[in-house]
Amino acid sequence: TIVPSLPEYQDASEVGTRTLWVVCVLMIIASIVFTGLSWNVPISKRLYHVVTTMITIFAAMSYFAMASGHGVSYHHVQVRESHKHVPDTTHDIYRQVYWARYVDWSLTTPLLLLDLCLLAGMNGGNILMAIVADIIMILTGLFAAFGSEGTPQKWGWYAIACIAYLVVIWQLALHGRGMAMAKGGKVGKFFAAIGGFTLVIWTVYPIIWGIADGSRNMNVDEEIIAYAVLDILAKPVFGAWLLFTHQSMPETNIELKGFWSEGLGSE
Ligand code: RET
Repeated sequence: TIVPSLPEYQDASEVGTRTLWVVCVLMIIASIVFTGLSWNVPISKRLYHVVTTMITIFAAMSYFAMASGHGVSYHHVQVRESHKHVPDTTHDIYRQVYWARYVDWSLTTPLLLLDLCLLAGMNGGNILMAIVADIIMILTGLFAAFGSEGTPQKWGWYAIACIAYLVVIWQLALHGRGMAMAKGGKVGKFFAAIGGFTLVIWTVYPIIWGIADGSRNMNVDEEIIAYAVLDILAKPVFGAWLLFTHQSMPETNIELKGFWSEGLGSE
């Protein structure tokens, strides 16, 4: 016989919700600051500003959704527990999964990569491969988050996402770094620093995912706080570092002939 027990709901508390609101406000402030930084910059030198501001605007919208109770669903897992002297029990867990994160990440991580690829001076082919691998990583991460546990679904998708992540690292660490070094000392050093920072921060995401969404060894509030810290480092801190350095390092300028002029090709 199997005796079902009461379902368990794993929800964010007041602490989680408040954290989401705080990050939402920080992302709005970052968007305003980045817009301000671009004010006196000629349009032809605003590409990093435009890309970086879009990143924090998307994040602000995603955090607004999550803080106000949107962009979240319940993932159901049934856990069977066997006992020695009493009948087996099944235990239903309903855990909140904020799918709005994946919408955010599917838009912002390609833009973050674009910033880095432009800084390195990578070619279109390598940029495209890095971005497509990144989108695969985020979408398969979303499938993993809602995958069922009795089948290879969940950890299969997770494994595919990790392979896609390795492709991203491959493109950036090999091609990106090589191209940046070829641009000369200053840009090479800056790319190594901001790229290394990115690599460390990004690698913590799948680790948090494994502990929180994967094995549920972290409650929903702790998960919110962990991603909040990572998101602040990966977006506003990364963006400020990039834009301020760009301001004082003309070697980071990128040439996109005709792209910003009144019409393409009208130099
Ligand atoms: C998932 C789970 C599946 C395996 C891997 C992941 C990687 C996620 C990353 C996210 C980066 C997010 C950033 C957000 C910006 O604020 C999807 C967690 C590899 C690298 C930088």
